[in-house]
Amino acid sequence: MTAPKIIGPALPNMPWQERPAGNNDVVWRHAENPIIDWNPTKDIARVFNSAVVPYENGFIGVLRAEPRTGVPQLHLARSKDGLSWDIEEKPIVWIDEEGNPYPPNYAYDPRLVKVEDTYYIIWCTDFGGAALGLGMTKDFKTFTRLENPFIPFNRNGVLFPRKLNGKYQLLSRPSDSGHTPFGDIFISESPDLVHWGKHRRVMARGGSAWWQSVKIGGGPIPIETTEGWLLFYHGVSGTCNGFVYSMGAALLDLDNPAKVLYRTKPYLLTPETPYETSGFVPNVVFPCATLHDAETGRIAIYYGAADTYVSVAYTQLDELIAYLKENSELVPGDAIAYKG
Ligand code: BMA
Repeated sequence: MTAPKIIGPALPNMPWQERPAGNNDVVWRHAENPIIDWNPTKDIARVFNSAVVPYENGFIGVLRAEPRTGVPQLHLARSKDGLSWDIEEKPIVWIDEEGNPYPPNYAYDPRLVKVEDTYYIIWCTDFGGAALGLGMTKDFKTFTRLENPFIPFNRNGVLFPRKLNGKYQLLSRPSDSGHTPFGDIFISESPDLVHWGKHRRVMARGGSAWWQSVKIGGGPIPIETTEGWLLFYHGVSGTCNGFVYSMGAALLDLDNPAKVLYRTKPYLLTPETPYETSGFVPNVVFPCATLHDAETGRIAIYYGAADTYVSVAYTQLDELIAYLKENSELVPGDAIAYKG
């Protein structure tokens, strides 16, 4: 059997630390977490649940930043090493397709992906209720909002890095107007990023594992591998002190990502460290992006911690896939391109 491989370019300058001695976890934390702390700029109180991609000789980020009003907006940031970030004090300025100003009332939980020659940003926006916002840029100077993909309520939009059968593929998580005590991951396709359809349920909450019993939502942009699309996702359990957000992973079929092949029964990461268990919202790990190197199979996962910090964790593709296959449990409704 050939070892699983990431399909894509090498990224030798991505952040990386070896698994610490004595640690047997398949995902391990960056030793200097969090990489973005409280009050990182004059006006921004907290940065978390943020997205990064390789850009020019380094990295660029679209961050969820909360100023002291508490209203989240998206801010650009640049980094040479992926760990130390230079954050723009002012939010991204959006225009509509006619060139008129089109600022979101709020914007949070961005995902960032390059498809062909364009970078797309998907976030949670106000559309008479929480819904997915979609915008594009080619140069990180001009940012154009496109049609909102779906009516409210919806969150956790994750666009695939390439079209399949000529169609864009978008994961999403239908929600409610509040903190949503339910939620499964769906996929929809579009020929033009305007008309979306052929909706399928990819993965359901629940199963025998409690960490993902209340709701699940897509995380970083799926990574194309020889074994399928690798999707990190968040799963939520309800406790007497509120929700707890953990992270798992799934492999989706390469040609038909509506079909889940494997998904982790145990979580891969759960709030344990002080920067995950305490902060503005305690007990949250919320992955939104990865950097990965096809040459070595290294993956760095960027996650929001306690709705306060940006943190990084690492994993190695071959070990992760082996773990995923050995510790998988599908949930009723999974893997059947569910339409009902
Ligand atoms: C979700 C989103 C996330 C947040 C999480 C925990 O509903 O708002 O941005 O990290 O709750 O508060």
